[in-house]
Amino acid sequence: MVTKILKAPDGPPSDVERIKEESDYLRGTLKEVMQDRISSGIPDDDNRLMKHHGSYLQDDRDLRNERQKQKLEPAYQFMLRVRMPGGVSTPEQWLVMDDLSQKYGNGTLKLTTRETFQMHGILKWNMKKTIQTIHSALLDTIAACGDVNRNVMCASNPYQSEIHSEVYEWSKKLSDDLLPRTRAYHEIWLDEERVAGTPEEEVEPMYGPLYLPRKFKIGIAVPPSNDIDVFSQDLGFIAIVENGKLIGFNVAIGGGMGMTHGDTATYPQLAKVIGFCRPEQMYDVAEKTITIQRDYGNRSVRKNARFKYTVDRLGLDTVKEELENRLGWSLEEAKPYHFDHNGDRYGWVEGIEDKWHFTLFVEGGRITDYDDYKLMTGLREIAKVHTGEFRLTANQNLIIANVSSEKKAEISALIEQYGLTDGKHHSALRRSSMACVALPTCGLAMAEAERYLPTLLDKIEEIIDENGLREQEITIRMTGCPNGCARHALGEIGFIGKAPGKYNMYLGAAFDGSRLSKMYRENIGEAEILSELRVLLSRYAKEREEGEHFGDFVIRAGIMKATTDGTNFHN
Ligand code: SRM
Ligand code: SF4
Repeated sequence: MVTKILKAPDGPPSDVERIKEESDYLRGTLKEVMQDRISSGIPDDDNRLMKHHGSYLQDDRDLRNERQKQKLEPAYQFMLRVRMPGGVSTPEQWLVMDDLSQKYGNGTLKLTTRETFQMHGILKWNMKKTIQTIHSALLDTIAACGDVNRNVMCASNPYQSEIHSEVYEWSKKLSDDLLPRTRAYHEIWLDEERVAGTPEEEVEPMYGPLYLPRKFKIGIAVPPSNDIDVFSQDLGFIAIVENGKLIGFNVAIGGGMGMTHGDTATYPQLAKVIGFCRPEQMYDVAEKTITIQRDYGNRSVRKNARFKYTVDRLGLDTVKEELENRLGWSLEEAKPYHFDHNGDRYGWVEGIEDKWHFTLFVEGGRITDYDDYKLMTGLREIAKVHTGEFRLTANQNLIIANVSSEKKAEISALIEQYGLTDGKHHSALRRSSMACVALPTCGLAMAEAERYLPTLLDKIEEIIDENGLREQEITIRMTGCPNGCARHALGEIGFIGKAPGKYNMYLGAAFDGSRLSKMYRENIGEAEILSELRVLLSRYAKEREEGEHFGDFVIRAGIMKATTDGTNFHN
């Protein structure tokens, strides 16, 4: 066998590579600039480093023009993302996050598509206190963003409780063990004194001083639920359960959702299964995969720097061979598995050992008190008496998990008192919806998503009702730009923001997350979206076959060509 010589792409390193290189392992001048009271912002270079500490400098885009007119600096504020593997939060941690969002944030919490909390609107002067309080609640924000391995997701499905707790432990172990080793976070935010003299090569044995070329994401799914969209991950693990026991994981590599409008060299891609490993081999697989991306990822062009492009450039077989060389052993042949849905299952279910789980529908993942719906207060009251845990799902919902039989009546009474909903009075379409944050906080948003999708859904639900499709699950996802934070390309109906009020519309993804969508209409507004959906949904109601999902129907009916690989997403 001739071993290929692998190379990273040529080209000058991007500016972010320089910033990381000069940062002294993610320190930069963050400690000093966070103390500076003259501006409420921070310089660009430090903001790049800030991401590795779980935060972004943002400004309130609703106020941008007005402040510009008044010659004021933008309304700077920070977004903070918590690292919370598997999305598991204790009731005590919930109360801390709630309290922090009232004191220092904008009074809301965002449950993200990667199972964690985001807070928005934190002023520079309150950042350190906020991070310290999060730390005292035994959580952190390390590596929640940045060119490193991110929050590791795992299935939050409450049906298979014993397997859930096992995969949760693995996701936690991966997340903890793959953390950057630099003490920068502890020095900047937690006032740890710097210890001089650690030899350079020991600071970051796996990442090295330049960290990764781009973010890296890992998720663990437990079939038949693909709630975490395992094929959208850079590295996905699919739990294989035999006779009720977890025997290991199929390994899938090279997924990702982001792309740039009009640039066909960028595309969403699905991870491909390359073999099977035992649970105790999982860390080794993750570490060696990450080092391949570290060594061969594109450090010149950031929009082509994700692992999916490295895999497509080098070839799946070559990457697998390289992985096995680095492991010193071979993956076993992949085991059979079957997914039948993504999304969450709502309401009460009984788990093992007399424990109950309630999945709550949280529209757009936003925890807040609305005029007629005291969601945040209700959850606060539940957290005060709950003795189990909360699980944030990959679909921006929430599971009040591990409720004992004795506590169930009390929790149910609170659920009822505050009208907390399992979403069953909504259409199945709305229950299967996701929207990214977008405006007003996301600096990259080209159009609304979270703030607009609910009103669009009100109108689509009329069409759904006209066609008798109220209980038909159809995944629908909207993002404010093509970065795909709500995994738009895996929605059976997807919208990507193009300009204010304008979206590209995508159709044809598979309900179980195994096929990407394709563009159906470009740059359309609400009226056109509704008239297109009126025709499509009425045809679906009349012409679908027994059990056929909408994403499959549009392909069988010849309305859409199937996307068979990310590389033909644009054709
Ligand atoms: Fe994301 C950037 C929000 C999940 C792909 N994402 C951003 C930023 C930080 C904007 C920025 O760079 O300035 C957004 C902050 C908005 C705000 O105001 O809060 C943002 N992403 C989110 C969240 C909060 C969306 C949500 O509504 O839940 C999700 C937080 C996840 C978490 O807890 O870690 C979120 N982002 C995702 C996902 C979904 C996933 O990972 O399962 C994706 C697609 C999967 C992938 O990574 O390929 C995703 N976000 C991106 C990208 C495109 C990356 C690429 O490969 O091109 C960007 C832009 C970038 O990195 O340059 C981005
Ligand atoms: Fe912002 Fe775009 Fe992500 Fe939405 S998809 S949160 S608009 S980066």
